[in-house]
Amino acid sequence: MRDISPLQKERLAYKPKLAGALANGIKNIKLALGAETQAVADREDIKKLFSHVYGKPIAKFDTVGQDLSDELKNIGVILSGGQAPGGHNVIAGLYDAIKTANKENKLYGFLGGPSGIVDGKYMEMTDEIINAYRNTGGFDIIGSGRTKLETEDQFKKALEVCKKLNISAIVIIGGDDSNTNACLLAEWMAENNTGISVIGCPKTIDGDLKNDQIEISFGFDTATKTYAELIGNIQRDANSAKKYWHFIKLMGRSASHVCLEVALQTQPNITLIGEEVEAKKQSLNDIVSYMATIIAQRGNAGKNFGTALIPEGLIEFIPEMKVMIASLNDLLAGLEKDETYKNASQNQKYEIISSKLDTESANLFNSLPSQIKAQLLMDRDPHGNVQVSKIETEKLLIEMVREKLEEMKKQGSYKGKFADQAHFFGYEGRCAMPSNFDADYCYSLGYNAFALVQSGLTGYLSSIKNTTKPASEWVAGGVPLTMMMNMERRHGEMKPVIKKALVDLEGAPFKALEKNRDKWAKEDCYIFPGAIQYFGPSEVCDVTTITLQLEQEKQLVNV
Ligand code: FBP
Repeated sequence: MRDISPLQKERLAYKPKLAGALANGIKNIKLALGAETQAVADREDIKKLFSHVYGKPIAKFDTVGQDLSDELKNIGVILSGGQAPGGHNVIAGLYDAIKTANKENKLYGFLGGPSGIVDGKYMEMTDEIINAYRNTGGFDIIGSGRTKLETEDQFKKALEVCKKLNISAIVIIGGDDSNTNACLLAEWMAENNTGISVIGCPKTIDGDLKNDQIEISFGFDTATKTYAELIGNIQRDANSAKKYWHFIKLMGRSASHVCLEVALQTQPNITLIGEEVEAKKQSLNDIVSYMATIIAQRGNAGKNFGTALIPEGLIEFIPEMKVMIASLNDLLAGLEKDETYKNASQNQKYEIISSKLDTESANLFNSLPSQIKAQLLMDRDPHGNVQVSKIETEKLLIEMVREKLEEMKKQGSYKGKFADQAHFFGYEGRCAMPSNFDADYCYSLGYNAFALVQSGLTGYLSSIKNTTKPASEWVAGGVPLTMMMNMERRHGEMKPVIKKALVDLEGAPFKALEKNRDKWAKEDCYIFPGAIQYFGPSEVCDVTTITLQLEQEKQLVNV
């Protein structure tokens, strides 16, 4: 038996490309600092909470500027939150930079996510370990977790562990919540004069950690290509058998970036975008009517098949649901320690909840199937987010659309047949082998994180820009984490968090969907992207997402 596939063997040998100035090697990079920065919102609150790391300048690496320090450094690295393709390459890039700077430098991986640094669970990275994980998917090199780092006790324990290992910098690879952790830790380390810096790296398949400085979070490219391959296959199946409507929920948490990107890659018949639903104040009924109308039009034309993409966070954007979920969040935070509620049966829980909601939310809650009610009452994640991946919106919509079509049939406006298939694609894409883009981008992010450490910076997110161009033109630097923060309600309290980037309804990617979707609804314009390719022509193997191309170039590269 072989232990690895022939493709994995080839991928282990792949040499990721380094961004622009970084390709000169860690000893030949220089730092340039820009002007001071401000938080994206709630500036006074953020400034007060992060007085030691607030407002730092944007950093850029080039061939001119200040030399980086050549001091010996031990670094700790943490993988935090949901898996995203390319995480291993961030660690590989960091490791290679550290060892190129000085062979005596050490990299420690904290095990199982942020709890590893608190509990002192770690392992030292070696050539042998790193070489076995280069260009592979997953976070299994050290594991991940969702522990929220926020208490004095956790920070003190983390400091003790760092002192023991002589660690002078921590790199946290994570999404918006994990980088909020990174900022809190950076502030505490600075306030307590520990000399330990904290640097973040932008990870998440959701694509919602982006702004003027962070063009894309790693993993989004590979995950969306993986889902697009699967959906292309489903479309070909639908177009062959011509008998099923496929309702496909796609991961991505609140934001609909994944759904939008996959729609642009595959051209399905229906695409729902949560942000649009909210902006147009569409009710659940409006959404169901929209879907049923398209299904009926196609059915009446003899096409009883199609594909509908549904973002997993849709439910949070439906105005009446949003109000109800916000009340549920507060209620559940209060009921966490209530013994009567904790010991109640599921039906009793529904009654308790319903009695505490206002009339409108209570009516809505009571109208939902019990499965959805149970999913809505599940524990929030440690950061206070509803676990939208566990809410079966695709099944709820199938049932509601079916009822609507039956009504339409009675009224004579629908003559087709509706047979459904429900899918949820999420975990399938989070640990895929990273695309060339993610492999190169992640390696550069990790390498760059060490350059930020050597520059003496803390409270920064590793940033690589100009990413629709070849890697030699990518621009490496750092963005102060406080620049991306605002205050939000979590677990019933106002907390500082990195602002999530939602789909911009004025942005070029959404406009491209809006322009084409009526045609895609009626005609069969399906695209079958096929599997990610690693070897072959650059326009097949190296091109990044349509979203990024439209955002950066306002047009598609290679089209
Ligand atoms: P983060 O990158 O923000 O951690 O989330 C990624 C994600 O895949 C979301 O799309 C999804 O809602 C969530 O993780 C699922 O969480 P879990 O892995 O705990 O089931």
